[in-house]
Amino acid sequence: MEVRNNYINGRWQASVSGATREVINPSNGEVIALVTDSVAEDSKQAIAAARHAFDHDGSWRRMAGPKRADMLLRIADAIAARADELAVMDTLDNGKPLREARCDVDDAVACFRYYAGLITKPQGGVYEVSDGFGPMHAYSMHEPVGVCALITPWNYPLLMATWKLAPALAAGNCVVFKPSEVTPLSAVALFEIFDAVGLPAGTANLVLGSGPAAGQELAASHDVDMITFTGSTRTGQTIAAAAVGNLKKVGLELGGKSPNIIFADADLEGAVEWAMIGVFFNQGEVCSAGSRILIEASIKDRFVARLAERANAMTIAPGMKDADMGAIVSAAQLEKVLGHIERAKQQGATLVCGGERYVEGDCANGYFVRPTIFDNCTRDMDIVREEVFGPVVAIQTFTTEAEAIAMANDTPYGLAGGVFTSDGARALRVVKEVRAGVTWINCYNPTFNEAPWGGYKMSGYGRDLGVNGLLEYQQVKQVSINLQPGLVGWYPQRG
Ligand code: TXE
Repeated sequence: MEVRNNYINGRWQASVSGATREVINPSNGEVIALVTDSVAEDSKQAIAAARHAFDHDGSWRRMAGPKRADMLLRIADAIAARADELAVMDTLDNGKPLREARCDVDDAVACFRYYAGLITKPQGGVYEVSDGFGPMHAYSMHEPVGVCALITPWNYPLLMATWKLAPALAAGNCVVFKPSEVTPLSAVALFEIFDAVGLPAGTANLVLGSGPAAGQELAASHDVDMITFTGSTRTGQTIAAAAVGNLKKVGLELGGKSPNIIFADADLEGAVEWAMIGVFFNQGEVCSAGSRILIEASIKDRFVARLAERANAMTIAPGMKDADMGAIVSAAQLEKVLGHIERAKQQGATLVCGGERYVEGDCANGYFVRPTIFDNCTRDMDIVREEVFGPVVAIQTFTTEAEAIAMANDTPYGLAGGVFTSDGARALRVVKEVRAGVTWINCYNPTFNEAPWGGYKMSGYGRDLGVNGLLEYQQVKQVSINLQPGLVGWYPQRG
């Protein structure tokens, strides 16, 4: 089997470790590819290449914005031209249904196009300043941060790569990218595209390997100016701690246990459908998953019965068969999800449906879980407090708006939240009180390249996407100009 390698300084190369790692198709447990398995030394080489490209070569950061934009547009076109292949790659690698992988590819294309457009729009400001030093004029300009390390998880392999690479490159940074070791294949394809469109050597570097062996160096290195990470809260804490050495800029998009609040006056059928998307889309492996449904007590029984009916009707199959739900990403994640289910049962939650591995037909050797609903959950249960990252939802009831808000915020996380009601004022009141970075009214999970995405509290800091997503990868420089160079003004107290 051919081994996929790192891409460092414009060249494909194997890790100095000489080791390889198997990439597994979670739908059947079979090996689909081999990738080089990097260590810290590979990351050091990639960082050095990016450092040289940024500091000495400088061709990417000095390239006129419209020309960089043109490169990004060519990348978008090349992704679109390989769309079918990339969708199949992510489906085989991650386990998700093919049509969901197709949407990811479309979103990735749109994301590169969005940041190509954004980088050509006005940035910075012009300021009226005091004349204490003589007649002065000040303006601000946006510059790249420098060398950025980007680390992503396995739930949206191509899309998470794009959310970080597109704005980082648009801003003129040089980057080292490490995808999840579980789903590295579409990242390799993306770097083939970077190579083909002719990004200057060292501008974008790819390191394939595990977090502790290859990723940790990216967080710790004093030659890296910024690290952005999407993944678990625990790894985010490790990265933030390692990053402290040179006070590099840090962006973290971490876990969640997001509330989906449903009032009795909501359109019940619509709320059920959105709740399904909220927690079962992408096998529930979504950081914003609405994994806590908070429902007004008076409609709880009707809602849960309908939700269970819909969950039980979901089709489950290998991603290429394009059912409603595919496989969990790995054997380890399957064990984690099943462990959460067992604990919820032991802690007294009522299992309404699912609650087990799915092994029927051609799913026998894959890592599938039935969509699972737990009712009568209480605040002390792990299923209410901990991120599962699988198709498992916990139901709790409330009777007043104040109680719903208090329950929604009763979590260390703050990534997302939803509210369903036909009372517009109430929707706005509740959303205002929910301490989370992404909120939805009468829908759940729609995500847009144009709008900022990120968390409060232990769901991290910094934002992906939108204008904020570009600002993350920029420094702001103040420039003050003396309009009369011969004139030296003094503040009275200096005299
Ligand atoms: O995540 P990690 P894992 C949650 C989810 C899941 C759990 C564990 O609950 O069950 O995390 O998944 C890299 N220095 N989320 O273990 O460890 C790693 O190689 C530098 C939520 O896969 O966070 C990978 O590229 N990098 C989530 C990335 O971090 C390190 C998405 C994510 O891995 C590192 C995925 C280190 N010391 C899982 N250790 C979300 N919120 O989107 C690991 N990595």
